[in-house]
Amino acid sequence: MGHLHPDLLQRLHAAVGDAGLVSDSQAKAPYETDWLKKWTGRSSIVVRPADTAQTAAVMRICHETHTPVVTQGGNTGMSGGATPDGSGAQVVLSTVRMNAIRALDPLNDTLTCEAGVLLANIQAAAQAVDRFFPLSLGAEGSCTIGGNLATNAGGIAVLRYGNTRELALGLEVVLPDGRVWDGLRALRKDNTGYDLRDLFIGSEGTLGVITAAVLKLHPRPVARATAWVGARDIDALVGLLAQLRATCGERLAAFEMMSAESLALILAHVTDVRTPLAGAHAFHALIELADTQGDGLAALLEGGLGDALEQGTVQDVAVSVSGAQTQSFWKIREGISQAQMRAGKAVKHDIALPISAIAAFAHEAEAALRAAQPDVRIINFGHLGDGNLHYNVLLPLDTTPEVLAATTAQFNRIVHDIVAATNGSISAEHGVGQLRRDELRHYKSEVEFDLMMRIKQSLDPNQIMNPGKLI
Ligand code: FAD
Ligand code: 2HG
Ligand code: ZN
Repeated sequence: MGHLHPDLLQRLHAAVGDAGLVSDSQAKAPYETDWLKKWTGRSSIVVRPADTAQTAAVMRICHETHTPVVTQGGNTGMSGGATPDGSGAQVVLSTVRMNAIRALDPLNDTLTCEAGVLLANIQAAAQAVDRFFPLSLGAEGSCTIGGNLATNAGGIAVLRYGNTRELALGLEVVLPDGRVWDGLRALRKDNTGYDLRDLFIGSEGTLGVITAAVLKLHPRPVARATAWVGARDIDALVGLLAQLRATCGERLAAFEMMSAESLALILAHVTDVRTPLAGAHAFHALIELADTQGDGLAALLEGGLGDALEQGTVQDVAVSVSGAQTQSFWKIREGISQAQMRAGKAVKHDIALPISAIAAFAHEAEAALRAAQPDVRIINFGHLGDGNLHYNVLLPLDTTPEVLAATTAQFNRIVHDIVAATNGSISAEHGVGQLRRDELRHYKSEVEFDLMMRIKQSLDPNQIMNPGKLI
């Protein structure tokens, strides 16, 4: 075990009691490996505070003893941000016991809750008062709102409602020295100086522990229309997206894309899924309209897709005729991470580009990767509606960690150089974590990196918050 302050465990026990500590090595194990099973570390102890006061007490102790802290929510992150390092010196601070919904205010359209509440439980609580919390992603049954905020998660509804950042009005944060910043304001306007809330959103546990948030609710859509579309190339889907935006406006609620190779992977590795279209298409899209008004959505979607078929923009269309069929479309889309896990080791790229640059990017990146390795398996899918591609490369299951690391470095440079030349981002929604930390350093300008380091230094002078991640 790495160097531990002699009083640490006893003081933590005094702060959180038996129920707040996990010290048995078997019980700690799930907190020490990530969802992808890509990173494994060792914690000195796992602390599970019950509330903000206990979190503050834990942070005061860690501050005074210079103990590094890795905050963890649902542990579904894809960049290794919530996994401790191998030293055995880091404390994992799990938020899972802080799972209360503190307030619901339908007149203000806000919900106030603690950081460890599961995303699915927030969606359900909003629905119970006839409101809608739009953040939605494959891990919603196990990720926490604290983790969503800390990574500024995206998901399938960003084109309509924005990222997690756009869905948060206020935060409560325990600072690295144990002080509590109460920024739980439920306001849509608040220009009283620098925006501290936005500093903590997306900071991946490197600046403080988010303990609670005020979230924005939306009117609940009561109608939806869903379709699966096959197209000749990605250019056609970009064109279709622009067309549907123009004709459907705000009703366009999701526009997800996947390549034929991605679909084939899902069909081969996920049970109970069937291809929605009979023919072969190079690219597929899952499109959904939603509205607070019941009538006319299906006709709007059918009309738009009918025009696209006539113009040759798309090759085939299946408009869902039942809730079960809609679910079956989404089951395909949501199976992609599991399929990749079962089929091999993925070199993951999580990139954002101007939508108008996506087709050119895809052609250039594919040519560059094939020049480096002719038989490369590109698993290209993602949230086309907001310009976020998961431009992954799949390696065989028996790839060693060393080969995976070397290939990741090689493919990262190829893909990220093209992203940078297009003024895109190398980290769209999964966070930087440890996966992209060195890539971030490579691509950030000196000025931007210096500003980030100064913020880090001023908030966390002892460098105890999630060391080795992000920055
Ligand atoms: P964790 O994994 O526990 O932590 C993630 C990071 O946040 C770590 O750096 C951690 O230190 C920090 N953190 C966690 N809680 C706090 C807190 N309270 N205060 C400060 N820091 C904290 N992401 C997307 O954006 N879009 C998707 O579509 C999407 N789909 C996914 C599908 C699957 C099947 C899976 C497994 C993951 C997916 N993800 C997606 C990735 C992931 O980012 C989200 O699942 C989620 O935002 C992570 O939340 P979590 O509670 O699991 O956080
Ligand atoms: C998704 O969009 C998630 O399905 C996961 O962000 C992406 O597995 C991935 O690379
Ligand atoms: Zn995604």
